Parts: sequence; C-alpha cells; structure tokens
Amino acid sequence: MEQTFVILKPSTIQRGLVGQVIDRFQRKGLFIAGIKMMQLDEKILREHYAHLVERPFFPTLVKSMMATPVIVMCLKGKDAVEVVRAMTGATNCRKAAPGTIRGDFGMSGQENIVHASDSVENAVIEINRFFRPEEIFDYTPLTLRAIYAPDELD
Ligand code: IDP
Ligand code: MG
Repeated sequence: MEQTFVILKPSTIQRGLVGQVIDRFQRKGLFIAGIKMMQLDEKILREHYAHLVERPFFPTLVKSMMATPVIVMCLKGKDAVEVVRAMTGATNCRKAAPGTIRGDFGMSGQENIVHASDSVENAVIEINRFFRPEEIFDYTPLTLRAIYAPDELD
C-alpha cells in the first residue's frame, strides 16, 4: 500500500494539537507505519524546502520549522498521498476549506499545522530523508478488511 510523509509542525506542538491531528488521520483509516519526534536543522530544511530557498520568506520558514521539535509520520493507505493532501487543504489556512486540517485548525499561511508530501515520488524521497529503514514498520492492521473492500486490497 502507498506511503506518504507528514510533519506536525512546531506551531502544532506549541498549540497542543498533536492528538487531534493524528486522530483525523486514524479516523480516516490511514495507518501509522512510522512516527517519531525530532529536532530539524537548517541542513535538512534546505533539502526538504529546496523549491523555496530563493523565496523571501525562506529564513522565517526555517526559523519557524526549528522553533520546537516536530513529529514526523509515515502514513499508509490506498492512494495515501492524494488522500492526505486533500485532508490537509490549501497552503494558506485562511483559504483552506473548512473540514480540512488547515481549514479547521489554522489562520496562517506559514504556520499551517502540517506538511504533507505532494507526489508519490516526493513521498519516497521524504520518507528516506527523515526516517531510517528500520523506523518504518510493515504490519497488517486487523481493521484492514473492514476499511477496504476485497478488490481494493489486491
Ligand atoms: P505546501 O506545504 O502546501 O505543500 P509549499 O508551497 O510547498 O506548500 O510551501 C511549503 C511551506 O512553506 C508551506 O507549508 C508554508 O509553511 C510555507 N510557505 C509557503 N508559501 C508561503 C508564503 O507565501 N509565506 C510564508 N510561508 C509560506
Ligand atoms: Mg509542498
């Protein structure tokens, strides 16, 4: 099954929203294949946000992402990348639709609760960037057969 990568950003840690955000992913039927708390540094953020290094807000973004440790997660499910991006909502929380994580929990463009991989290719790169292979677990949840129809599990 497909895997995607999520970061619970420092503002989410600061505001005590960790449980509520993780609960949404679990309620949806996504499984946690990996999860840990870690302190990000400038090196990993320059790789992770390489597409933004030239943008004027980049130094502020880096500082914000290093403000506290973050929680990184590898979530698993059918079409997990697309599903999690849809649950996440638009980048700017003020524009994100109600019902999405950013739409329900935030008011900021920068402090937007979560990062979520934007493609299957980037999900693979990001999981390998933030996790060691032995930190990603392969197990079969008992609820799998209740969450999916048989032909969706092939
Ligand atoms: P995404 O997180 O929705 O994929 P990206 O364009 O990849 O959006 O930007 C990465 C992160 O950089 C955003 O989640 C947000 O925290 C921050 N960011 C993006 N655009 C802006 C901006 O215009 N001002 C401030 N921060 C921004
Ligand atoms: Mg992005």
